[in-house]
Amino acid sequence: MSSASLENAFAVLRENDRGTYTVPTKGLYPFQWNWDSCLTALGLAAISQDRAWTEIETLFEHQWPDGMVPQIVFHVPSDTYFPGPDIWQTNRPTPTSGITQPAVAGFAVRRLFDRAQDRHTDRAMAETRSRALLHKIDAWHAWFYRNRDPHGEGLVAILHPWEAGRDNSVDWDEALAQVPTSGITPYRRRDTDHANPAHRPTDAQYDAFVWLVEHFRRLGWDNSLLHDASPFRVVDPAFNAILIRSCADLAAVAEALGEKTLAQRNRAWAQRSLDALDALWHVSSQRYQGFNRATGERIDSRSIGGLLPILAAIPPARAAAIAGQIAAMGEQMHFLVPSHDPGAPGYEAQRYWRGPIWLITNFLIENGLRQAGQTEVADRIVRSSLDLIEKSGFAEYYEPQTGAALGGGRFTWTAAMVIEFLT
Ligand code: 9YW
Repeated sequence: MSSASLENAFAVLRENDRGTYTVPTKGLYPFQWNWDSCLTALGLAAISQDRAWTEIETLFEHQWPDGMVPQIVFHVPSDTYFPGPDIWQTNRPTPTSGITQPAVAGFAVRRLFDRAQDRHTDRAMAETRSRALLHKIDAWHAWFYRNRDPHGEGLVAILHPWEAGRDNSVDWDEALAQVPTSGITPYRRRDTDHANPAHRPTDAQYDAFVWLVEHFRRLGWDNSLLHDASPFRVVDPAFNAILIRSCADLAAVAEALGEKTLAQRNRAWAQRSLDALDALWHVSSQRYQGFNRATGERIDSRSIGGLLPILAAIPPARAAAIAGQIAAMGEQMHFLVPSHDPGAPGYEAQRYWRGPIWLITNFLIENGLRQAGQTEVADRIVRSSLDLIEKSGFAEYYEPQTGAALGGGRFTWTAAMVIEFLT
């Protein structure tokens, strides 16, 4: 892979840089997104450590008083995205959406912190800036366990598919079918102005997305009420594994900085959730399966959500089985890792989170595989990711067989992941 790709990746980050935050891509996503920013910071660090810390700090400036870190911060007005602040009506000083996203901040901060260890100036900066972020991330983790696991089961629920960051995954089909859609205010989607509608969620899914937003809005965005009042409450193994990893990583940074109480609290959360996660292992499909907390039903779907727990410290036999599942998909498809198993019901090669490959999930899985000693499959994922870039540029997502570019172009976190793979 050439240094040209690295230079191109830097160029994408620069293009989408708005000074103190980065937009995912212009037009389609003109604001700051939560997990995009945290993962983008990893790529930014190769340009400037200072700018990388700022990316995460800007996001946390918009943390809610209850501890939630929102999915979107609407820094400046734009009419190219729906739903905007007028729909969310969260009443924040700078408008934000009212839901959250996968908790990658703890993971990202540890990665920035560890990288700075061998460089004197960066190291001092990393200590000061992670010390300030530590308490904010800890408050977010506490928010999750208080509001999204209010009955103390050890695992948190998402209340909206947008929270998972995998908007139209097959995983949500049944739970979303239980969300009413009548009575919603008429609206016009904007995503389909920028991307092919055949590669995006359906209108019926958007109706349910909007119903949930309007339902939560009627409840005044009071997070102590939303969980039990939501018809959509899903325990997703990937979302929980990301939180578990971030709790463990935050604990490691806290220990290095002498913040013992904070470290112990986060270690305890990680361990408790890891124990609870183990019950989601599904023997016949050799992956984790989530469940619908509103009905108690298991979600029988062969998606990437069941493989992403590799990111947490799961038992070695489970990690080996996950590596095997990924290798098997590599026999069927040219490129790895499809967001849904190509042989399973629901697979759609070009439709967003129902089959296409995303570089951020590739990166998270690769990181977990390496941690588990599964280097062969990890190396294949890196090769596949870089081949996709060479073939199709910095797309939002890719078709697993042909490698064709799909969705938005010049995409920030795709570029950031390439920097991670190459440096
Ligand atoms: C939306 C920005 C976001 C990502 C999500 C992805 C998509 C659409 O784009 O969401 O309207 O929020 O599914 O993971 O953060 O890149």
